[in-house]
Amino acid sequence: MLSAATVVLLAAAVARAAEVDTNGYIVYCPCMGRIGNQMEQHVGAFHFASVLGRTMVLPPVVAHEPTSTIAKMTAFEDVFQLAAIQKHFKSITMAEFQRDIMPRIWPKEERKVFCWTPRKSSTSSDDGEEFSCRAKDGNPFGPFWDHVGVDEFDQSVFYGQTTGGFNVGSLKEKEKWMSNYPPSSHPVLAFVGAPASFPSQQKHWHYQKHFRYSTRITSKAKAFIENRLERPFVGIHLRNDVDWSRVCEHVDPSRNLFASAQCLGEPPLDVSLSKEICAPGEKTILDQLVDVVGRSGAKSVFVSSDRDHMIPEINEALSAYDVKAFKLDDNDAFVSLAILELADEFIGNCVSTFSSVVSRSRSFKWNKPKTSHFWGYRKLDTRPKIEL
Ligand code: GFB
Repeated sequence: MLSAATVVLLAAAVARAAEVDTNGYIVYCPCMGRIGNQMEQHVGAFHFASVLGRTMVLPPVVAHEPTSTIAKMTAFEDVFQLAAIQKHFKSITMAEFQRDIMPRIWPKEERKVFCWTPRKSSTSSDDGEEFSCRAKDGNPFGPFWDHVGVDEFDQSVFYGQTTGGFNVGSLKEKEKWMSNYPPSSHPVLAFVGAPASFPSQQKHWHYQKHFRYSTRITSKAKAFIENRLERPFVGIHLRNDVDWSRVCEHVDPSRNLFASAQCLGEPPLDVSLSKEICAPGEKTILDQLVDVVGRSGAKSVFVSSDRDHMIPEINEALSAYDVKAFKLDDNDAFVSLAILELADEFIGNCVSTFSSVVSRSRSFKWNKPKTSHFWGYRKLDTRPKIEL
């Protein structure tokens, strides 16, 4: 038998859970790329939701595993701390949205989906559905909306015809969204992709500070640092799987590529983007690492990589300093990111968005910002070299 006090508390919790935000909701599929690409877009999407005053439905992390043709969805709250996000953004978990909100304000026959322009079919040339967002067409689009619990959408809305996109910094652009799609008639803005630009805009980078890793991830990262590394330590990111070398073949010296604004800044670029910045060779990596270890007096190195961690090569290069390199046994990507953001020094790949998650975190998450260095990019800080 429940006590009267428990019944009151339960009733209050149910009432709270069922409260509908009359300013509306935003749901989107982080359907482009992997962790880094998704984070690039989250920072802009959270800005967009804040400006429109809508509640963000926290999207899952979408992962593509080699053993499956269907993307895997991991709940946002399994990766990030809810409290840290909810302190700054009106937001609810996907599970809460599905359970408490969806049945009340987004019934089956009223589900619209938003895209910039009609999307072409990825699987057939039929044009029967020419003017559609084809929101569930392909992977991870189909699995994502299945995960949300949407069998099909009733209507596609092409917001490119009515708005200038997500650049809602100006009042005029915000007004376009508010007047074309007010919460009263559009309680849920459901997007085929993130409502944000890719790569992220520098003015939104500070939002990264609210994405704090879950206790499970943070405690694994801290335990690794405590048990295996000696401070001060240098964290490095080596993005060297085969997909990456293909990306770096397309480097254009005069233009940014993916996340390269993190070291080169916005155009016009002072330093040209080069293949060596994108895919640094062994000599560049070892020379630069020895340099940063020497300058910082580091006592160990943490290596994060998607393929070759170069542990033997690094240990040999650093043997004179008696400094050793370490990697995670399970190569967990989120634990790696958490370790890199806590490193005393960090050397990342300027083009990779996986590295940009770390550099943004280091710049904005801590009271005292931590600097980042980038392979092949020689704008090293001017602190005096520490003699060993
Ligand atoms: O994060 P991400 O979008 O960054 O994609 P890029 C790279 C993925 O590779 C990560 C894995 O999400 C991880 O799954 N990965 C990369 C790593 N570096 C590491 C690492 O140090 N440790 C671990 N454990 N995993 C872009 C893609 O990658 O590369 C684009 O997002 C496209 O979609 C392009 O595929 C070729 O910006 O580096």
